[in-house]
Amino acid sequence: RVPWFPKKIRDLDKCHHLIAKYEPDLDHDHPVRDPLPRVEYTVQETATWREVYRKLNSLYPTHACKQYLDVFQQLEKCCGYQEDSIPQLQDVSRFLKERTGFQLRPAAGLLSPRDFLASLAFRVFQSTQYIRHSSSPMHSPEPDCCHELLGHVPMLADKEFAQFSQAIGLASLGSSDVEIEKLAALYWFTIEFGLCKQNGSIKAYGAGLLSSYGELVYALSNTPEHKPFDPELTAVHPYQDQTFQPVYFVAENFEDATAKLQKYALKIKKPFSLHYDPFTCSIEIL
Ligand code: H2B
Ligand code: FE
Repeated sequence: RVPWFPKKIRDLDKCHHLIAKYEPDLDHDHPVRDPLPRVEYTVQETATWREVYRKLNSLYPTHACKQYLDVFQQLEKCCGYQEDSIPQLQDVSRFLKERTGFQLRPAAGLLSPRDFLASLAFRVFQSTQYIRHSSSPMHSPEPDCCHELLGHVPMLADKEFAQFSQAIGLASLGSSDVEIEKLAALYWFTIEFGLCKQNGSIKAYGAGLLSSYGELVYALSNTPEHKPFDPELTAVHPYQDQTFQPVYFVAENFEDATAKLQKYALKIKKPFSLHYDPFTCSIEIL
């Protein structure tokens, strides 16, 4: 039996099952097509953002991949990215939509891997909108908007990375729990903790790295192991979120990573094949 999966973008309104942390102030059932709410952050929240922004920004020129740096500049110029105020998801979503068709939708916490991955198939990124506690500005065990805005958003505005992200999402639709678990590992080692080659050196593109000062420095040092990205191996590699990763996977570039991922996805057993129709934002079943 094929597990239920969304076929139209509107079906994503049924894809918000939380596995951790419930933010009571947030509208749990926010429909995917409604405008994102604007949030007034407190002085303390803005101070946390400032500290994170400043610190990470000092590392980006040497540690972030060039796609990230290019977009980051645009975000500063036209999307309110600056240390003194937290950008609004509504503005950021509009920015992304114009670049890659990605849009944000507010999420109340950590979602189930199946629901989270399904939204990527429609170029929807479910994003938290609250900020980590001020007692530990440089670390947050759960996603918060520092992680989303500084980690995920800049990469989602890159065309090739957006395609890679959507490809993981499409692979997840109708897949078994075992396959979802492997795709979650692939997500983890790429979109969250991925490294890539660039002009003879290695740079970071994973959001978990680009939003964590300590791990960003560590990941590009000689301490951890760097292995080539290979979906078959990466999908079954163990991972944990309690400490820095002992192993990172390095992509040649996003086009190559997408091609490898699509080849991997074709081997996932399903009684049909899927096609995404960008005009109607829906899935065609062939
Ligand atoms: N939920 C939310 N809100 N943000 C994420 O980044 C996220 C998630 N990641 N659920 C998912 C799980 C990821 O770890 C994979 C697909 O399991
Ligand atoms: Fe994340």
